[in-house]
Amino acid sequence: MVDLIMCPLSYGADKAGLEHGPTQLMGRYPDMANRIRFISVARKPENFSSSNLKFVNTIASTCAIVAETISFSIGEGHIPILLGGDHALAMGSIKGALDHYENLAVLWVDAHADMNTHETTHSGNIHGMPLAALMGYGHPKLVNLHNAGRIDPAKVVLFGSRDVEEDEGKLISRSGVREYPYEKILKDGFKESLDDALGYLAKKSRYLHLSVDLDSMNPVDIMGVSTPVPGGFKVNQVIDLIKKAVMKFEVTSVDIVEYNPLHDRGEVTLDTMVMLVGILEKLLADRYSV
Ligand SMILES: [Mn+2]
Repeated sequence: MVDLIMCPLSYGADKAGLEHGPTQLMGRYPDMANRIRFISVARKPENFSSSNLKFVNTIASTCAIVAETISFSIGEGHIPILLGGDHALAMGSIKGALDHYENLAVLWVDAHADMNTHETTHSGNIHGMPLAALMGYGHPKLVNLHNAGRIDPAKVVLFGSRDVEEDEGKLISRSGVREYPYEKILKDGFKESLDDALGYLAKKSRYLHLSVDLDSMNPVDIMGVSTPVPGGFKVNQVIDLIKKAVMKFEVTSVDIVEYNPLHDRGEVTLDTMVMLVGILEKLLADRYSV
């Protein structure tokens, strides 16, 4: 069964609005209180004189709680879906999954690469660093939160990137992460690119963590994000991606993050998020019902 885990972390993006996401989501699940774990942000004192790792203590301690929660959920035989909150939370969810699956593959669906470190970042915002940190690049407070586990760059696909900084591009090449930039997906075709990406990962592992940043989708349709980038996937393409991923892998855990209700139009983004969760619940229930 699926566990919904919500955390209103916004310090990784340092933008107002993300902290309201989980409250909005909770309103959509009135009868599911016993299946939702709500993780409060664990505020810690910070050193504000250094600005290349904003709110690092708060983020690391919150992600450590997320990791424990995800690890517990998987240990119970459940599939946790983390709903955020900013993408820094994936440091927690993936670290938690690594407790059980050290061979884990990761499909990172995002407009951004999230491959900065404290040494390359321009903004200091940690939601631009989680993928690097999970592979061991970056500050020890992030790299070593919860456990010393790492994801192997050879088992990571970055899918749909369309706003990648120069230093991030260098780390993508140096580390060996497989990148499918949005422009290339447009040229090669969505279906072909997706099949290629999943086939590549399937050769490496049968266990998959799926991390979906809502800004992977076109902000014309999905406005309720913090860092919109022109272009991006249609909602139906992300649904196809989810379906194929669940059919091909044992999906251990999922993130759907960066929902910012302050930027939403009506509740389109919220509706989409709830729909994606519903599709995942149904698919995972069918897949593991036997
Ligand atoms: Mn992201």
